[in-house]
Amino acid sequence: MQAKIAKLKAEIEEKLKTRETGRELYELKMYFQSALKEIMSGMKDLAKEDRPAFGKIVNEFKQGMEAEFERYAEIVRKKEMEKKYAAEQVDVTMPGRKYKAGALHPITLVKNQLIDVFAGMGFKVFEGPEIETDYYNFTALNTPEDHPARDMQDTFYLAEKLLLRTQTSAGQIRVMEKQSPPIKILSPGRVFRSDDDATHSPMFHQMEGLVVDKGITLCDLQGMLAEFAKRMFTSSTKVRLRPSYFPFTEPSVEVDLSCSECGGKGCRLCKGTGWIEVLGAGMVNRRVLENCGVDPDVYTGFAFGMGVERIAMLKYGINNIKALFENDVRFLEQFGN
Ligand code: 2U9
Repeated sequence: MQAKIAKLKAEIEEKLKTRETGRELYELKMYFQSALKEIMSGMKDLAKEDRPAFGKIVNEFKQGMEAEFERYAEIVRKKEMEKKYAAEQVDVTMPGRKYKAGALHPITLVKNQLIDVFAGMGFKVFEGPEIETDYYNFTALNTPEDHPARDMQDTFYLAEKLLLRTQTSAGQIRVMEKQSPPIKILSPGRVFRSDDDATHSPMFHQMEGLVVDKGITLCDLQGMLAEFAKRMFTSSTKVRLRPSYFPFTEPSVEVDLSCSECGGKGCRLCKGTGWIEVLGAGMVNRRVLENCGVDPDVYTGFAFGMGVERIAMLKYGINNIKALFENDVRFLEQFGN
């Protein structure tokens, strides 16, 4: 019996050393307890006088082994923690992953710059609908029924009298109808025309302005444009007005700015003229004012319109409008802001 105990003791002690987890230790303890039970069940086969001595030996063995199990419980717990810490180890000196920050599209950049310049002059931003009626887009803007812009070839019609706006001035008519002067609004937004080549896109962004009040003259327009040219381009940029024609303005002007590339001397960009056509403008046609219920004998106004893509192309030296719509990251990355 004593030999059995010694064998079990040696076996358990050997196995205790290799326990790695609490679960393994628990299973070994179960094994030890059942083996001990078996040894104790042998007591009944002993002579009565030998039983106390045997009981003492078994008891001492049991207590000794339980103390060993307790000691190993702590060792195994430490082993488990070490494994857990090793698995969860973080190298705080490792450089972090670099994420590329997004940037504003050049159209948005230029649109925001334009809004900043005009907001600084007191213009309030108004955005009208992209789907317009034929009345707001053409009729109210004094564009006759037989005007080429009204042709199916030039305008995207959605229904007989419903279209994708070709100019943001359509929305400005809505403001004039509702609000009496003084009016000083800026209308940025997408417009749609059936045009597609290196400098035209079927969808582009416009920025149109409208000022209506008593005593507004072409001089006010000229002064505002001079200030705009300086703030948007360089402090030495000059403005030149040339006579033109638009149905919604009278007189109408084409606005040139001195070439930012050569400073007006003449270069490839300005085709040797020293000037670049940048926008259109004029005094609001009295018929347009009348259409909106504004008395043209009391109030006058000026208006201007420009393509945001054209301004972006001039500012950044982009020669094909398509580059602004293809979303090639190699192109867009150059505007990282
Ligand atoms: C109202 C009345 C008149 C806005 C104007 C232009 C001249 C003009 C073009 C520039 C390039 C359009 O984007 S473009 O193709 N625009 O030349 N726009 S005057 O005139 C208005 C606006 C609102 C009520």
